[in-house]
Amino acid sequence: MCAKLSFSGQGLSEPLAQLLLRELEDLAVSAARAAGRFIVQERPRGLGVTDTKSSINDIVTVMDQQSEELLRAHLLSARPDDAILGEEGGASRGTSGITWVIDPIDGTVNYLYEFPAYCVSVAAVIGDAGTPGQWQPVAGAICNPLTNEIFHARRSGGAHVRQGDQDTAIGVNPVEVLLHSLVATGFGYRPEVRARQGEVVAAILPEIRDIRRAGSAALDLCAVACGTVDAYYESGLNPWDLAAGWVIAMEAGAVVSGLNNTGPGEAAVVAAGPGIHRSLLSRLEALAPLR
Ligand code: LIP
Repeated sequence: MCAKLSFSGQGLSEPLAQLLLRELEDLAVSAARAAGRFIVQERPRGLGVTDTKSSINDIVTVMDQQSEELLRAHLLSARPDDAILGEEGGASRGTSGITWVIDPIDGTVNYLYEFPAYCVSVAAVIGDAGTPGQWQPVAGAICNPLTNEIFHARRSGGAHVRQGDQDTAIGVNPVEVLLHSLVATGFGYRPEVRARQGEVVAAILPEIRDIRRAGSAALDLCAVACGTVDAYYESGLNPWDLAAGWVIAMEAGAVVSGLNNTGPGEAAVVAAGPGIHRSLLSRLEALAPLR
């Protein structure tokens, strides 16, 4: 899926492309940081559920909506010709060929419960972000406002975590055996989907070290990138859940794919070090009818 990255469409030479990628990465970092601060510092007392989406448990809070407004204003004030695809506000058009795919709070249920695993995810992508398999991330940042960590990457630039003004390169674990692997996963909001995902976890559990369910796809992909887990897989995600984490994990050395030679997307995301990706993938492909 990860075709050679070319900005020829934008008539950019390689050096200019690298300059553009760095600008997009820096803007993703500043936007994610601003929204991360906002959702912690401006959280109202007695925060409640404002609305629900795909099911009664797929909730929205006023902070999801306000964080997205903040992100849109921040990104478009710097780059007014870009398009945006956001979890709460949907798609807005642009002319630059760059689309920002944004999740104003990834891990919204955790945020509501003040369970300490939520973040802001901001990615710059090329291609058609609204069509599965027709887009790819070129730069991204994920801000965990509780740990003050900002995971970030750009294509061919490696992956890093920033704390304060300290930037540290990150990389996946060199694990070779699935049975020795700590694997993260997640579950959708619809009961019938959760039932099937539960069957897949039950089948895989005896074949891995252990499972982790943090509740944020973006943080799970960062965990693969920095080695706090060895692998992550999930089905049923939206582009905004996975876009920034995809480029961060990939630039940290992970193989990030879908099933059956497809790219990462709603059908499935499988991210792991090269030593175990194939063995995890073939198990999930064999279990796919369960999904
Ligand atoms: C969440 C994902 C998580 C998944 C949840 C939900 P949200 O995104 O990050 O991995 O298991 O079902 O999709 O709704 O908090 O933005």
